[in-house]
Amino acid sequence: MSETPNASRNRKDVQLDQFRVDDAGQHLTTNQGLKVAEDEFSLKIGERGPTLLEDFHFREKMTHFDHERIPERIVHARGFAAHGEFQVYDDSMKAYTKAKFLTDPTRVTPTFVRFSTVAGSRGSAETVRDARGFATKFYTEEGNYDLVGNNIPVFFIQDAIKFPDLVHALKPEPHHEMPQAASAHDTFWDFVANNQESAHMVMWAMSDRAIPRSFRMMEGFGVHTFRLVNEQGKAHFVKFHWKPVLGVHSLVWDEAQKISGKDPDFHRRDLWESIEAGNYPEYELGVQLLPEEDEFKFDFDLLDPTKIWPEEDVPVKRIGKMTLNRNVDNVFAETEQVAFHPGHVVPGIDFSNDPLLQGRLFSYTDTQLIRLGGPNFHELPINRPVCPFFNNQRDGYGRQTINRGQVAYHKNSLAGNTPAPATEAEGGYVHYQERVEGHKIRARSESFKDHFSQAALFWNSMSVPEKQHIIDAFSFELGKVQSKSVRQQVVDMFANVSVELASAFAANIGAEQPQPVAPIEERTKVSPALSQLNTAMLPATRKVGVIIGGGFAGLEVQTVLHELAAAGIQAELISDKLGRAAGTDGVELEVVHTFQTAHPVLFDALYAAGGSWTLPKAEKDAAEYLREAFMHYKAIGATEAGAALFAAAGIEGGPGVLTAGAHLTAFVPAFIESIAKHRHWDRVLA
Ligand code: HDD
Repeated sequence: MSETPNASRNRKDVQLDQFRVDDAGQHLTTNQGLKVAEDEFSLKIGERGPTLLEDFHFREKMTHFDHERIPERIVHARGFAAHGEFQVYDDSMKAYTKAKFLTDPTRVTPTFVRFSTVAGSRGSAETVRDARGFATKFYTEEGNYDLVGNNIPVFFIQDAIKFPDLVHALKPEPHHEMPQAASAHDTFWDFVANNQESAHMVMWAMSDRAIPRSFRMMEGFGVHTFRLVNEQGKAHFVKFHWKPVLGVHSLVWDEAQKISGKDPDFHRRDLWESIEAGNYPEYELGVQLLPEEDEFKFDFDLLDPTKIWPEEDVPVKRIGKMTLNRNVDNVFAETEQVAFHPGHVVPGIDFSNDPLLQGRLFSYTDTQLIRLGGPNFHELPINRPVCPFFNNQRDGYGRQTINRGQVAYHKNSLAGNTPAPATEAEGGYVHYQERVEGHKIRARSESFKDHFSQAALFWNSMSVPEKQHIIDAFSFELGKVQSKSVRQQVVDMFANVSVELASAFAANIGAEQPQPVAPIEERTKVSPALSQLNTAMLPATRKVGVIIGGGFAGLEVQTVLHELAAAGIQAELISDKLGRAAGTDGVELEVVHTFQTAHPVLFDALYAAGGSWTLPKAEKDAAEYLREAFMHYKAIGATEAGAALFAAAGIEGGPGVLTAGAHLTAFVPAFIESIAKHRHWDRVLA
């Protein structure tokens, strides 16, 4: 199979063709290619006798099955991935980097992105409170570049040597292996209180950022300070961002918990279905750039991964866009076997001395060796670069490459001293020549020791509802902590961030009000970019549940559905039974959910189209749907007949609650706008 790219398919997609197999329509064979005559009965002595060791078909089938599982990732075990493409807008990044995929606007670089939760096991629910991984592999012509980030721009710890401690504290407690995929337990909060560098990330983890509405509506961050190096060898510090075109949106906590039961696959389903429907998720790649000369101009250390560069101080330059446009063919072969590594770089991108990054550069290869069973994981189809690769590495479990020739060493004369290192001009990777000098020492820089200023910046930048959600989250999490001492330690710790915050959750968890903290300089700085209220609000791809019964107003409902579809909104019909619902004017519509198979938490908004049901319970179910959506601040709309359900639900009106009356033409755009607003926080809940 040729690896030449063609117009509609990128180079990675074409490369994967070599490995794709369609079994349908074929004869069943063993792995040796032998056609099998029978696949239901093992080979026995007599119909009721013992099975024979000779049964190679049984042995092969069973042995393969027995070995199907591999160790799940120690963190980020639960993940879902998709293929995509990345392209820069122009060549303006040439001033900063020689990385071709960041400077050549004619290049379309294939990508593979895996989103994940951090704490939970492979089968855990997806809407838990957690950071989300956002790992991108760029298959560039110069080799693979991996941007292995999260949806939170800072990390819990400042030095990689603490990572095993953090993860041990976060994971289910070892004596009873509870709770699954949750930080709401004693060891996590004990870690937080005794490792106060975690303060800033904990603020993010307690915010709405940790319960995203969709992988399509999250930001991504490279977290560390990296270096970009241009053709002239000049370096800039850089922080990487992914900015979702649909904006940054979150669930509410009660809803997130219910979704964990109603649809534990909520996020992967959302991503899968969006791509299948052609609603390709898009993210702009952003960079914050700082000349090396500015390294010491800030009141934090650029090497400290618990710090952001506030966007208002260092603007994010949007340089290109990634579109996720293809689902995987096989989750194990692609999503599970993909191996990311922050050390997979290309010329023009280099590291900083961030001690968290430095440790990661060791850990990722090491983990793949145990997870993927040996040193040849780079040969797995999903991990292969699209450019050729040659070196003197040989052998090992599962080796696929058939290296020809006599020579597997450097230097040599028998092969003309090849494969030969490339010069910088030929594309050889040359490490940035940073001058470093110092004593060998186990210590942390004094410049890493302010743990609270940026945690306070985050708090101060939140809107009123976002602050309330953070208080609620602390109250929930610490309410699950058994140790009163740990609860109190956390209260006292977060008084350093905000006395208002700590006092509020202390009151909810039966703790003492915080100890007075040393006077902190008044912190008035805010960063509007941190608030999700300032994000893009679009109706496109939002999912609306349409509650409908027999005899609905045919033309009216048809008009509303048509307009919603024109705004890119996905409407799905819910009734007491599946099948065709017949309305007036000869309109018939397909019901795809019953009240039992769906749930209001699975929709962004509800539209009560009305009609009638035979079972009295149906009306109660419909009213409960509306009530639940109301409690989660969602847009709910009703055309004339459906409005009666509002009364049954006890909903009297309020922001984002719309009824059409006789004015359908005004109702539809207003309803679309209120769906785009995502949530109506100013609604007063009865
Ligand atoms: Fe990590 C996986 C992101 C710190 C060690 N990490 C992993 C994944 C993401 C991140 C997105 C999943 C990749 C995938 O989908 O396969 N990790 C981060 C970020 C960090 C971070 C943004 C801080 C800025 N990680 C970190 C440290 C260490 C690790 C400090 C260890 C020193 N991470 C790992 C790992 C994993 C991993 C154990 C588990 C599975 C894997 O690598 O492939 O090596």
